[in-house]
Amino acid sequence: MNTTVAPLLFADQYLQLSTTLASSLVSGLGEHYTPLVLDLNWTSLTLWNRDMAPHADANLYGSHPFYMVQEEDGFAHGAFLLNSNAIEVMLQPTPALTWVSTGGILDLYIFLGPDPQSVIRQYLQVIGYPMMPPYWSLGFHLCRWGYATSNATRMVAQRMHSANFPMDVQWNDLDYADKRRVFTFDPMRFGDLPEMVQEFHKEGMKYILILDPGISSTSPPGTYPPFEDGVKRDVFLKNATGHILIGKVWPGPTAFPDFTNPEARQWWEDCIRIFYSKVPVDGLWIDMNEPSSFVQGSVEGCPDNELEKPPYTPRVVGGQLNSGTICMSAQQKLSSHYNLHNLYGLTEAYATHSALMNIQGRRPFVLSRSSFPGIGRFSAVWTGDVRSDWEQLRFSIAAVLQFSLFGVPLVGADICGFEGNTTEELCVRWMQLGAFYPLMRNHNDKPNAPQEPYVFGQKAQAAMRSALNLRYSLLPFLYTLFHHAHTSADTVARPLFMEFPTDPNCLTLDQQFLWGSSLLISPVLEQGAVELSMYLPAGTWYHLHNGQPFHSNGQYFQLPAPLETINVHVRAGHIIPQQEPALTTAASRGNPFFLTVALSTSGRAWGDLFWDDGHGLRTFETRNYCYVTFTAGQSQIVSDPLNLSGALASLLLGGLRVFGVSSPPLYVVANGEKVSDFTYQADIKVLTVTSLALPMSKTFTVQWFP
Ligand code: MIG
Repeated sequence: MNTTVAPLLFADQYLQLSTTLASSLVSGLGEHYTPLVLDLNWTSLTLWNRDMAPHADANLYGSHPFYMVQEEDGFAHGAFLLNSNAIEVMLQPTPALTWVSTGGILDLYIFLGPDPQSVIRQYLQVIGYPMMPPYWSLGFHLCRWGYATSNATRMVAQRMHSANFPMDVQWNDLDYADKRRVFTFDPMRFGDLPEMVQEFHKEGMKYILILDPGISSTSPPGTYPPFEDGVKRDVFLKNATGHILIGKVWPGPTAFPDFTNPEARQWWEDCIRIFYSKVPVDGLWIDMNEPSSFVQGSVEGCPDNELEKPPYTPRVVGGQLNSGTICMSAQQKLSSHYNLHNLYGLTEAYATHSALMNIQGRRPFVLSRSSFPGIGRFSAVWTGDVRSDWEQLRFSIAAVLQFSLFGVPLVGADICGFEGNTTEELCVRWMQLGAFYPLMRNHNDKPNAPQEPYVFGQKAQAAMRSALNLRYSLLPFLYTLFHHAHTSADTVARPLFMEFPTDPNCLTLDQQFLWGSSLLISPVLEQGAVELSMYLPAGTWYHLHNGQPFHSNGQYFQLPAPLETINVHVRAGHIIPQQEPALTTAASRGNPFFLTVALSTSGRAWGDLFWDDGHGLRTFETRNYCYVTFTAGQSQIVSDPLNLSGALASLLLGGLRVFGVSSPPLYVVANGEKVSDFTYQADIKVLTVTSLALPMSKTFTVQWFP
């Protein structure tokens, strides 16, 4: 970095700092609709949280003033400007970068790496490591705007399970609320919402509904406690003259809670607690929290002052900072909204997370639209109102990978697209890719044709079902990756350049990605495609489906990819813990485990499994978990369990697949006893052992003898 290329400017509402860059390979600076590696050809990216459907050249829902530069020889460094004001970043082909902030201070962090994963770990040491998600939240989520009644909602879950689609979580959008007011439910259409939720629970399912921050301010006196109580406790944002600021959102005129005020957080918790005592939701979906408002500034407009119209306004959608949101001169406990705008979603996520933690006594699940550094400690994020088209499908990978860099591993896009009608083919391909989003939710806008898996033809349904079963079979592995994200700041969905930083072919790749270091996902992203050109970094990779080996020198392969296929490859040297899938994780968590063992050329492999009750608070920190390592070498696999809790008791290893077994085994021995159920496929060198029943909580050994 060299910051002498342009003068440092430091004025009250204008801070500017420029630097040359070590290379043109810059990632980060979200949230925008961009590839993983940014375009430096005189572009500018504004960080200003805005309710805006993803499209090019627009400031979107979240702000992350962090970037990473890939240098030569696999080295990397990062920079984080801890500043919540509106920021515009000008990217120049020199290569160089200019930060312009409209306020605050220059609190700049530099992370020296030296490799990409270390950069992220160092960044997360500043902003916080991500939360551990509840196990069920890694299952499939189904939502749409327009499930108009509780019965319609019930039907959806029923049809999913009777068509044998795994699904853990049923959602409702605004439809449930009485006159679209949060903390109420419509007595006519959702009168039996509490019973519906209890029914879901009996079936091992979970339930989530939407919560907007805007609190209706025009209900008749005595009828809407959240507002009246909030007024009494003085929890709402004020306008410049000290009166409650009124904007407009779904219920009409609304006040906005100030989550920087501890009393507001307590009031929010009370509102959730009272609602929860009737409707025992499993998680909360916090939308519209940029915050979004349908009138500019407030129903009375905004004053004419230097906060509403600063001397320099960054390039924002709508042209003014208060476009689509509330007045900049609105007052919050901590400061003006001008200074706090980008923190609104983060502070709401924090309040919602702690409320749920206190009320449920379990690991909370919160899904937020707006985001800021640190939100991964409290919440998942989704990428907003994506359109149902192929371009948005492709760009969703870069979006998910960027949130990995931002310390928000639990992230996904609305599968099959939110805006506009999907098509059967697009929806199949999106379910296949979505099966590998860390957060897998299919969600649809109100006017659109339905896109639940069961509405499609048999062939499409079969493809979606197998994508779901594949994901469910991999959940023990995914959960273990989240454990490493939570405890070591590893990434879950991982760009190839993080794992292969010295491979020039990986520098900008964002049409394929990894889970951890060992699973490579190569989705079909083009309409009509039945073949796929897939890059494999140097080494041996095995097709997850059947163990077919690919020996790569760092090259592209042409693969068949008809509609029913999803190409996933396991990296040699790794062991993936899996479990037989079921219709819910409540059921699958009791099923037998199996291992996919991908031997290296020297016949070795390693893998691990983190396992706990799936929902307890701080299970790792309080040593209330199990952790098993699996080591393969010299024609055997040995487990080494650390049993700090009883979570693995009564769970069994049912079998394993070993890829890359060079010569046919004559017999197989498990824990010293001969096994009769095994097969060997000589053409692709795969050993499959079935019908095992080895306790997971004890050391086991499986050997094969040529
Ligand atoms: O102004 O609650 O991004 O997921 O379905 C639209 C209705 C409000 C925007 C969210 C979308 C949600 C919708 N919301």
